[in-house]
Amino acid sequence: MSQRTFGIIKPDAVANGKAGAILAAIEENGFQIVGLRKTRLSQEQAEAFYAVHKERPFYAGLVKFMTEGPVVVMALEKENAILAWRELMGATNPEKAADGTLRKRFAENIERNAVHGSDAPETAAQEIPFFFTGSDLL
Ligand code: 3AN
Repeated sequence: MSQRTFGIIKPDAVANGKAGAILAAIEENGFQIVGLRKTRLSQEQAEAFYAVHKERPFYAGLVKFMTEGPVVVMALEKENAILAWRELMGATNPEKAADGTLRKRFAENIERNAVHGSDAPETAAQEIPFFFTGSDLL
């Protein structure tokens, strides 16, 4: 079944000039890019987006990192898009990410790890409208 997921090209990858390579990999892997925007997260947006991690020791650092520069937010569509996008991203820790995955290719470390992706249908259903209204999804 065709499904939508949400992704972010994080500040490290945008600053390193990897947004284009990541978008190319997304298209080469058969995703339709149905929403796309470059933006910079405010403190409030980053805190709200990562609220699920509020009690984790890395929360403050994660919010600081995600607000340090521009990001690219994306809504992606494909068969089983949520799983397919997480497979293309690779493991959270780039040292454990499989060859060819985006995190293996572009992540600096477990925090500065190049890309974000929804981890479940409920997450995608929250994260897509966080950044896109219906008329922005084409
Ligand atoms: P994923 O992004 O693979 O779904 P999550 O949801 O566990 O991983 O973590 C969200 C984000 O928090 C990660 N993308 C990463 O930037 C950061 N993060 C996760 N675990 C750590 C950690 N142990 N130390 C620092 N940052 C972390």
